[in-house]
Amino acid sequence: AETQCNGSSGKQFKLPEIKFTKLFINGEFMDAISGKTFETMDPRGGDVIAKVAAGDKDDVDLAVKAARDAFDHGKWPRMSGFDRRKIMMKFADLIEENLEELAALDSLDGGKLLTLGKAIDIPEAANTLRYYAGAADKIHGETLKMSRAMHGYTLREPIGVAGIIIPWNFPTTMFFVKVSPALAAGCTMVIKPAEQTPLSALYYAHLAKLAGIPDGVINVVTGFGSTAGAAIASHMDIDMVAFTGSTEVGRLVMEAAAKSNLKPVSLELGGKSPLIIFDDADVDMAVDLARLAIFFNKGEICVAGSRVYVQEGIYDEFVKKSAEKAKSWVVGDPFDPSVQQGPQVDKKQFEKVLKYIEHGKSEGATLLTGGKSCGEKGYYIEPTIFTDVEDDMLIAQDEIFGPVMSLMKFKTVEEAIERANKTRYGLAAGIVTKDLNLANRVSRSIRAGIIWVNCYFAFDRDCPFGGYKMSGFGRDNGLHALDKYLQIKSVVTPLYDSPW
Ligand code: TXE
Repeated sequence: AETQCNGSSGKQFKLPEIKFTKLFINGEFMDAISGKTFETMDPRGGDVIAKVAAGDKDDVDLAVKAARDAFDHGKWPRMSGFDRRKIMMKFADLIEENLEELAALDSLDGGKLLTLGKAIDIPEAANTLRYYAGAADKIHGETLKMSRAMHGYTLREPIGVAGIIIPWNFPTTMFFVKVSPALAAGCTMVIKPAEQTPLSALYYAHLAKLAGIPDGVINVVTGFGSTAGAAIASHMDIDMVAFTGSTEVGRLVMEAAAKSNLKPVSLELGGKSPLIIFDDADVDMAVDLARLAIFFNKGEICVAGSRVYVQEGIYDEFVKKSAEKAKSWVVGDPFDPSVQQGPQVDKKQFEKVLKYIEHGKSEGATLLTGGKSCGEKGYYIEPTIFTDVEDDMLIAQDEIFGPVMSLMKFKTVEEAIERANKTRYGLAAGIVTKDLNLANRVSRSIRAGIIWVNCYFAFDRDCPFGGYKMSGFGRDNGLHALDKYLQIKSVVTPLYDSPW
């Protein structure tokens, strides 16, 4: 089956102006101390978009000093939650006012569909801020039931300076999933966006200042992982690190945290999520869901449904319809509203995905659709489906992080559960069935942080999200995420002449 792959069709789209390319420290944009810059590229053709300040250890030190000072002596942690909320709400409004430009920045920098950025990433970022803004004045401790004549209570205090290291696949979403609860808690922070997509984070720093967030609370150090990122993870004056990225780097971050000041870390890492489709499913609906689960955001999503298990009764029909449906999936310029899949983020990811496709072929899986790059230039890859995939093949084990689906057939419920769990990851899973009891039973048996029944990617800011096993630990979204940015302090006093 042929997919419609136009690559960059030559059509001209209105591109955003690049306004912010410098580090943002203590409320000011500035060059890196070394004076170094790096180039951020347009994945539609590999052209340079802008030169961005390449921060490293010295710049991180400066940013941490600003954040430390803002935490130890500044207004933000001491302000009432009510007042923090007002500023966060203003920040959210400013994001919405600049929605078009922000969405276009992420499309240009990361190849994300402009339509999706406008409909989801940017408005949801504003709403995430509002959600946590609503919690800012409701962070309570408890009164303790002490076993002796003592009065005991807990305070929940901001943890201090948060280090936030984020990836390139959702530059805006990742920024606000971490920054919003940290702000509500009263923390100050140093944020390192990914080197592939640094532009929107700098824009957000500018909006934060306009909204009235005091200088030093939000600092953004653009730069590389092995320099700026590593300096954050090992910094003696950062009180916690929230990380999203690869499992390999998550391990390095945890090691650096252990070797420096034992700061707590939260890690949201890779995945190889199963989507299990039972015989009683509506096949057309299941085919659409499976297609979305792997091809959405060009497969660059940690919860991608990359292993699709289909029960034997509907397997053949499912395969036939999946091949047909692949034809109507349009790959092309992310600025074009008719396109469903843009280019992979950069050359490294593009080559990684193509290498896995070659691996799949040589391991003996059958290529049903796709399987190659497309377009004259840029990092476009055809939506690819393999059948006859075995659980122990590399394409069924490793996170490919691209538009590559592995299709597998199963017979019994027990077999599906066992095979779905046969992975070192545990981020998400999907189940398609009309049998509610079966869905609930399988949900409890799958070791993953979020289970979607008859839906996929049903994210919600109130719905906690995070990993089991080597997909990491700690939760983003929901009120649970606030806990990462808070400390619990117990206060105890003797109680005299009390009736109880
Ligand atoms: O990730 P990195 P990469 C997976 C996906 C992808 C693979 C590699 O499979 O193909 O990882 O992508 C910063 N100390 N995911 O190489 O390097 C880095 O600068 C501190 C899954 O881009 O983990 C960036 O800001 N920080 C994932 C961030 O870590 C370091 C999203 C993530 O980049 C560092 C992205 C270091 N030593 C990739 N080295 C998900 N869970 O959604 C790098 N960084």
